[in-house]
Amino acid sequence: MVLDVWFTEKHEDKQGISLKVKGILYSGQSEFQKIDVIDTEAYGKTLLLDGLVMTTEKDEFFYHEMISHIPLLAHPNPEKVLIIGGGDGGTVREVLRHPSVKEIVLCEIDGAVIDVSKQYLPSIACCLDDPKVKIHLEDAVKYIKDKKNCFDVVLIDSTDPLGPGVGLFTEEFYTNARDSLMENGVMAAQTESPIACQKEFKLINSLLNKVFSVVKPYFAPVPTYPGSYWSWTFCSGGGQPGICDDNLAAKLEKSTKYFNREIYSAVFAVPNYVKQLMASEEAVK
Ligand code: SPD
Repeated sequence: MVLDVWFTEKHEDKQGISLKVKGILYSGQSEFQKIDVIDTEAYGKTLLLDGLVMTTEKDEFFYHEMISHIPLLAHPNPEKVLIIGGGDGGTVREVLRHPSVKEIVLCEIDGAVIDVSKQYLPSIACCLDDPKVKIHLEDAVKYIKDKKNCFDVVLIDSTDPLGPGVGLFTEEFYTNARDSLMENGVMAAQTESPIACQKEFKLINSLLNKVFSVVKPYFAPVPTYPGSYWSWTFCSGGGQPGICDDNLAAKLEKSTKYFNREIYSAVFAVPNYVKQLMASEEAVK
């Protein structure tokens, strides 16, 4: 008998992404969420949290390169980086490619995500034991409250605004994240899909605009995420991302799969329909 088993992540019961499943490698319930690792025909091993795709072996590079290299290149000398969420380790791996980085604090609420990723997704979690990485198992909402002037770069590598991730999408949290930055500090957050999650994308950007003076969304494909087109938002207290260090970008692009200097040069180009979406007063249904 040939099994024809598919995993489907539905988006508001209107559309979805389906992946043909070769096998279920891990299934468990942590203190915070359901964690699964499935092996898929098209995208290899895939991490699911509460039934939503977080990362896959084949397309994780789009997400992890974009959340890391854009803000780090925009900072003159990033030494201390805070990653919020990111327990799969993909963002840690990319941040470590920057030679100026001396310390990464990974604040992840769920240690089980780290353990499962190390066991089943070693190509993504490969750098979690690096001596520069300090792992902090705590809700970032609490962790960040008393951190003032601590970090050069904060990266919010969160889940979607549901379940344990919901507190990471509030004005109060973004204010605390801003206050945790040192002078010249920059932040980037994952900000959902401007196609499939328009309401969330718009809301998050309007919150960020209340807190930061520079707020610049940027976009790239992530084939297994809703809409297959994702956004991150760069934020700072004034520093504009300018021309990046060409030598460093040239070195980085030797090992990256998506990022390169041409991508960087147009990274903040906003498609017309997104400009209209952000400018419109109407709430998205
Ligand atoms: N809809 C999926 C959004 C997930 C964003 N975070 C992914 C974490 C990968 N490190």
